[in-house]
Amino acid sequence: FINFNHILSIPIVRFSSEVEKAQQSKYDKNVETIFDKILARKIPADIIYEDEQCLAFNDVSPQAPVHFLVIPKKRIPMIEKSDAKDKELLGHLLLTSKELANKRLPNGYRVVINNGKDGCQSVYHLHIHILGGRQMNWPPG
Ligand code: TR5
Repeated sequence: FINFNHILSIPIVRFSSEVEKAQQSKYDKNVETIFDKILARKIPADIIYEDEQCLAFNDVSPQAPVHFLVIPKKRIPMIEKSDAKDKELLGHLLLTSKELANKRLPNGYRVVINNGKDGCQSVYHLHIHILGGRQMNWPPG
């Protein structure tokens, strides 16, 4: 058995696997996403907040010391598929992200929405990433 962990942990390879995941994923309205399963409590997640409109939980593969996701309970696959009817919900998601971030990240944080293949989206249920606890870089990759 050959252990390749030392090779797999170099940043360029980890980055590529995230991109690969995004390139292989696509929206299918008939397929339940992993986040639908978390919402239905069919699979566990490290939930940090819930209200009638949204759920927040820690990312299973954190890219910063603090990395959590805020998702709507409504099934919106991606920001591109939202419309004017979602105006209040989208505002609620952002304000909730801010409230949760302010509690944990007094020195600042990054708020991200990946959209579609080029945006590196891999899960087709809208989610806001909140990342912090370290100096973030710009531009992102
Ligand atoms: O690339 P996008 O923007 O679509 O982000 C999807 C995010 O979902 C990634 O940061 C993943 O690490 C995260 N993710 C994927 C799974 C998962 C999760 N976060 C929490 N819990 C998870 N479970 C249980 N399963 C996943 N497959």
